[in-house]
Amino acid sequence: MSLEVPLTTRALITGITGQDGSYLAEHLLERGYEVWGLVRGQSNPHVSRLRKHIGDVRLAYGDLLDQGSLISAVEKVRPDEVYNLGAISFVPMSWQQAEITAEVTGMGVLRMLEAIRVVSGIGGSRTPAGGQIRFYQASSSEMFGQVRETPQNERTPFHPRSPYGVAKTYGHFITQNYRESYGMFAVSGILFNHESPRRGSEFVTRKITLGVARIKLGMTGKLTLGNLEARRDWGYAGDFVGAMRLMLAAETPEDYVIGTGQTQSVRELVELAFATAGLDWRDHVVTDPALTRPAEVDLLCADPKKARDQLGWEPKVSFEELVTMMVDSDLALLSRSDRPEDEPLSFDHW
Ligand code: NDP
Ligand code: GDR
Repeated sequence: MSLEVPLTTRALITGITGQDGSYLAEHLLERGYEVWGLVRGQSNPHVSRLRKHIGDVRLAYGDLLDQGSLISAVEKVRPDEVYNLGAISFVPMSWQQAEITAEVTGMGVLRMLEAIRVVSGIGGSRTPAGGQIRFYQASSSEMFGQVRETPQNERTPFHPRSPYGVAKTYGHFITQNYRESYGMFAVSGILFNHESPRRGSEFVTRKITLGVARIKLGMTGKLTLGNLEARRDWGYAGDFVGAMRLMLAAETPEDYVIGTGQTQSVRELVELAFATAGLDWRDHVVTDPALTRPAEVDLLCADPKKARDQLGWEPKVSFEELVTMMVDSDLALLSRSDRPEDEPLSFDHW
């Protein structure tokens, strides 16, 4: 009989109730990880939704605004890997609530790194540098903001255009700084937009696919949008979470750009989503200047060459497949007679 103890990798995910958290949890569980999620608040309604879909996740309570709670969570879980996905992630919200965005999306990264540093005993005179816990930070293409070169890679300078982008840029650099200061295995994935049927209904892809489904089912006749000319590199969230794991499994801690390398305008997205349901978008879409942003990011397009060459990561789902998947899913969701009570809201104003 072998006396070997099976080694299970233990992951702690902040933002587990969000889009990426749920896909990452599934991805890691499929690979034999023990998965813990950090959840906040009393009776957080997102937690029961998560439980319905992913039963095997264990929960630790904590908030990115509360340093002590993060230290307790890391002490309790003793993770091998921490994925910091928690954030206020809706860009327009970051103008309305700039300070709390800086606290959660920016300072929250520092608090999580500090929790790992303190629990690991890193930085004291008697402890070796580095520690064992590997840390992933969810950085964003919003850090590129107003870009002067396209496509964007790991060396493209940052010029964030929203309080969200600025907060993410702080999170990016503090992660790099902890790597350099303490020898921690702390890395950032600079992820471009990634979507899915689980995407929040405030983001443009899901707003459009829900709008298409409502129009197709005769629930409304129009969809109100903002800037149709902005271009994004849209991929599938289920593909992108795999890159997060690969970054933490790499030999050396490095940052990577993750995207598809294709770019489409909101207008092209709208056209395709409506056509998928046999509709002509021009009969239904109206624009409202109130939905444009104080400062826009006009064009994003990833150069994911480093991730392809060094991690062997490539996206599998095309833009067309993604849009079809989301439209089909929303048509099915809104057609159900037992539709969930928390049916996604329509975001016509912010
Ligand atoms: P979501 O908005 O779907 O999820 C955000 C998560 O953050 C939720 O689980 C939310 O939990 C949690 N959260 C919010 N405030 C706090 C807090 N104070 N303490 C702890 N947790 C908190 O985001 P996505 O899943 O789309 O994105 C995941 C991460 O990746 C985010 O950091 C986002 O900024 C970043 N990112 C996303 C991209 C994308 O295209 N999706 C692209 C690039 C980066 P709760 O249920 O408690 O509200
Ligand atoms: P983004 O995503 O800001 O890129 O951030 P979002 O889907 O909100 O906007 C994409 C583009 O669409 C334009 N747009 C609209 N956007 C919304 N939400 N609603 C509208 O009605 C509308 N009309 C036009 C926007 O102006 C914008 O140009 C997402 C988030 O997930 C971030 O957390 C993440 O870091 C980045 O992607 C990469």
